[in-house]
Amino acid sequence: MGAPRRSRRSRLIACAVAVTAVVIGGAVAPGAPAPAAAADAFRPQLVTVSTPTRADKDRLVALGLDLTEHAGHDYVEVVLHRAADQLALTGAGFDWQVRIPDLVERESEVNAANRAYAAATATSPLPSGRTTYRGLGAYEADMDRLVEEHPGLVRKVTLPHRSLEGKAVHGVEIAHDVDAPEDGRPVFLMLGLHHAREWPSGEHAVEFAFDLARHHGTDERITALLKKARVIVVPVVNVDGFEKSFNDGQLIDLRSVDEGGTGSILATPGNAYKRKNCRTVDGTAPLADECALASSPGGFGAGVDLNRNYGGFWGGPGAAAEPVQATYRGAGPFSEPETQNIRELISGRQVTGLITNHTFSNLVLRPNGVAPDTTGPDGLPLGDPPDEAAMKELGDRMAEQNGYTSQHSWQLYDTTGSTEDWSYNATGGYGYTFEIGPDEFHPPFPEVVDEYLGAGAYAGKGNREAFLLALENAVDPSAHSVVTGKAPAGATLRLKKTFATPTWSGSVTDTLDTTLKVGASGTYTWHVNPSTRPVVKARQIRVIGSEPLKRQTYTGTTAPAQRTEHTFTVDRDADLMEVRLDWPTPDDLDLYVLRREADGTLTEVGRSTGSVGEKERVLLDAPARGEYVLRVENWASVTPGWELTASLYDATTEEVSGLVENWTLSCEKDGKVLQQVPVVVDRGQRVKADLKTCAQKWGKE
Ligand code: 0X9
Ligand code: ZN
Repeated sequence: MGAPRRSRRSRLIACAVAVTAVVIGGAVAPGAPAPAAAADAFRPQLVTVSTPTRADKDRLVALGLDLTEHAGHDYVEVVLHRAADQLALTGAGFDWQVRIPDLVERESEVNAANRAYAAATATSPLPSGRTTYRGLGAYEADMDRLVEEHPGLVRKVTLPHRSLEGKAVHGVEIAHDVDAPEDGRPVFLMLGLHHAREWPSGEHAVEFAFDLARHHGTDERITALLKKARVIVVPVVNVDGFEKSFNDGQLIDLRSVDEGGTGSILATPGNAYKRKNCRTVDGTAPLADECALASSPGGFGAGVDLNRNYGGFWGGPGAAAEPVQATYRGAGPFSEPETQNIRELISGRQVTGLITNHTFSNLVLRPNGVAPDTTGPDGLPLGDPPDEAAMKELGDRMAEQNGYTSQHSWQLYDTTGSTEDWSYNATGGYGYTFEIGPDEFHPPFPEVVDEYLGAGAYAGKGNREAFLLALENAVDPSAHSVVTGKAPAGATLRLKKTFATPTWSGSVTDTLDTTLKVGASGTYTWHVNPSTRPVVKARQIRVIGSEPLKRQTYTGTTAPAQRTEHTFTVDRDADLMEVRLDWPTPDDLDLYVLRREADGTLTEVGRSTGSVGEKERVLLDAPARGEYVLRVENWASVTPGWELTASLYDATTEEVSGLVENWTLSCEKDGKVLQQVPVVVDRGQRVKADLKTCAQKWGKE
């Protein structure tokens, strides 16, 4: 027994979901700039209010103050934003103690460290030389600067939809001869800041753009890559949300309270920790300032979680149905302009590789977002993606550069409606989520530098090298498909397909529609995604025996901050070992499975540290014979007792038959279709399509 150490992964989840219980706002945090420093002005403060009875808590809730999740059985921590909040407490007869007398003044060590770093460092070793986080304006200015500095290599991309607050969303496209008409090169797409508070995710995206642009012509590897690919970088997908987070986060920062943990996040007034977009009411755009004022404890109550709003399996596990929740999926698949932007961008280009950056937890995540044994909308287990082996291989190689853990997304926790679970299943282009950095949403800036360039054992590698590997994979024909042949010079070729993307309870219609302009040679080579989507390909599913070969059940209690261990022996061959942990309260126990090695040491072989309220489960394939330690840790549970079950199973593998899909290839002159042929092409294949009929008709048109 001992005190559990909270895993990084759990903390990320805790941050993401803790909000569900807490949004009791009413006293609205100032989303506007911090109050002027008039000597007698009330300064926001954090106070501990004594609430010895349940009735006291109810009375406190009824006051509508900004309660934080920092609460015990006889107290609640509250942010007082205005003198009126203080009067409300006094008037209601509460006792309280001031914990942080002046939140505005209490800028953290982190902000101070950022200032010191910027003051002491003229230019950082980053490709751009930046020494501080960019705000929205700096992102825009830097993208413009890249275009200006590198004509013919960098061009500005304006996404089709403005944000809910009416802001334009921009990116840059970087390629040798970028202004040439579509020429069949594959596209590599890098995204940042789906989640407003995850500032490094935008920094790394835009630094990659600087890196490519500034090394083109001098670095052979980058020069060659930009001949073969077009790279599109959209550093700030969620422009409205990021602007709120950045503006408030510059003012007040409580990370020194508990190293950026849940407590400090929830206690931070305003929107510094806003996660979602600015959809305050479904179906309508926010009024001026409505989004800034709709802040909530921790700043993440309002809005739609853009990483749950994509169409792929939308509405399934790991995506909340209620607007107030941290992972709210939105009113419908692609209901938000920000996800529509990325959908339309991907649907109009051949994106063979994608990285969407987030913070934090040092992870390289690959599809799918739900475990393979989850029953999907078609009533069958989802299985692993057909490209699991290749996507794992690239994920592992990238993780060797930055020291992150490479794993399936679902091993973090269930998600549906995420960016690459849609894009991969709809287009076949490989997609990854990077969770940058060990333990903070927006850490001190030097950490952003180190994560990008690599530090310590990873010096000279880092995310820079991981991104380059992803780009190399995106141009590697063995990882996508190629259609090639003869066609009239000047013809527009179009590859198109329309299909139903499954959501969790229905489908959305997706159309991929991409073009190429045939050059003077009268031949074309088109790097494309495979014609058959991963989601409809034949897949292996594992059917687990209905009766376990062996089962052992343990019951017990573990006090908060303690752990309990039991031993389970695998004494026969089995295809699967399943360990389940169940308890009656909707709070947080964690489960770890460790194998005892020959020398007596323990190696962790599995863990399940799900969100608050989620039960835990670990699955091990073909577990080696021997002794296993099952460890229950009480992170935040008041449960009177738990039940732990370890089982061994035999399993059989079955194949679910798949479909073969085709692209429709058309040859067009001035918008008129002269020839149309179906093209079936698999990953790694190169097929020839000479458009002879088109050539014959060409001169007659
Ligand atoms: O929950 C998320 O959206 C991501 N974590 S974060 O802390 N940045 O919010 C993880 C998403 C991983 N899942 C998939 N990409 N499927
Ligand atoms: Zn995120």
